[in-house]
Amino acid sequence: MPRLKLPPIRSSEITAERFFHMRREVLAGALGLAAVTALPRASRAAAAAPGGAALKYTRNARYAIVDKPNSYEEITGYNNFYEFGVDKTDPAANAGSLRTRPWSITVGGEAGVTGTFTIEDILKPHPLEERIYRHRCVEAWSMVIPWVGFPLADLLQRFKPTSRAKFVEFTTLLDPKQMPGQRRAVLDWPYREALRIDEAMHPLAFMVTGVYGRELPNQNGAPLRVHLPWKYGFKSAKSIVKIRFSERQPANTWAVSAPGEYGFYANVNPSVDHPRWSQATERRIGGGFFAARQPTLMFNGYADQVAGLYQGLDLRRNF
Ligand SMILES: Nc1nc2c(c(=O)[nH]1)N[C@H]1C(S)=C(S)[C@@H](COP(=O)(O)O)O[C@H]1N2
Ligand SMILES: [Mo]
Repeated sequence: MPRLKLPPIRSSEITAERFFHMRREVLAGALGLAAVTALPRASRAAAAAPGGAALKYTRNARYAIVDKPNSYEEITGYNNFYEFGVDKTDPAANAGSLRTRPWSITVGGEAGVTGTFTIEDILKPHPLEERIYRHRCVEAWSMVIPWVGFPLADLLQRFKPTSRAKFVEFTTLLDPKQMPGQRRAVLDWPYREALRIDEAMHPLAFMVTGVYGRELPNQNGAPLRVHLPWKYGFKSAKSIVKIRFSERQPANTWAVSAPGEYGFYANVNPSVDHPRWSQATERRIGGGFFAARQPTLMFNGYADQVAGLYQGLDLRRNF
């Protein structure tokens, strides 16, 4: 049972760049220049669709790409979440059995603040923002998603990782009663994913709590999942119950299951094929069966922001 209370977030712990931006948006909102609580135009259609409670958030224009977002139905109806089945429509059909309250998250390893925290403690200090991100699955399909959440770094810094924290690992809930897919050994449960600490602290790395201005549906990883838009989707663990800082590189579930196919880094890279298919192009979900495939961009289009993280790293070996 969660007992500990997390210390409140201090503005000095929020990434400077991000804090500056947030203050500007809040200020703009106060002056009536931006709607702080209203749903953005793109979400009006989605507002009619079934979904969780409406969230309060600001739109972060710095992270809004110009592509048309996928519909709410596409984003919540075509998913990979093997805990609820391996077909794309299984998670939407089966994830109703997941109970996302009460929920707690255990933090451990190389950090000054460790223990078990309630989801309320975790979420409370973080102002929510909307970011429209490209999402590229290793299976060569993609979407554009208006996520709601907050920078992953802002949460991780609250735990005061030590100088030995070189990696951070995220673990999904293990409970075959709530997650019927875990009754079969499809993957090595629970689902685990990990990042190098500098990747996790990058301003693009996002902790997601909602989509289209509403609380995240279970099939998208409620109550909390990460999204790293420059990496293949499998790096983004859903329904997280454990965060662990470590000195050594942790094993990630997909690399354990098929080390020749899924590496640790999983950066979107059109010039490094998956052993069984090309990564040069992708199919945008919703484009229709005969729609032309589009070229896949290096780092999923975020090369300007993230390429520096991998300088000197052989991206073919470290796929
Ligand atoms: N726990 C868990 N997290 C997961 C997965 C999964 O099967 N289980 N699938 C991954 C893959 S392969 C992708 S592409 C994304 C899909 O996220 P979405 O359904 O929100 O689009 O979730 C990732 N996170
Ligand atoms: Mo994926």
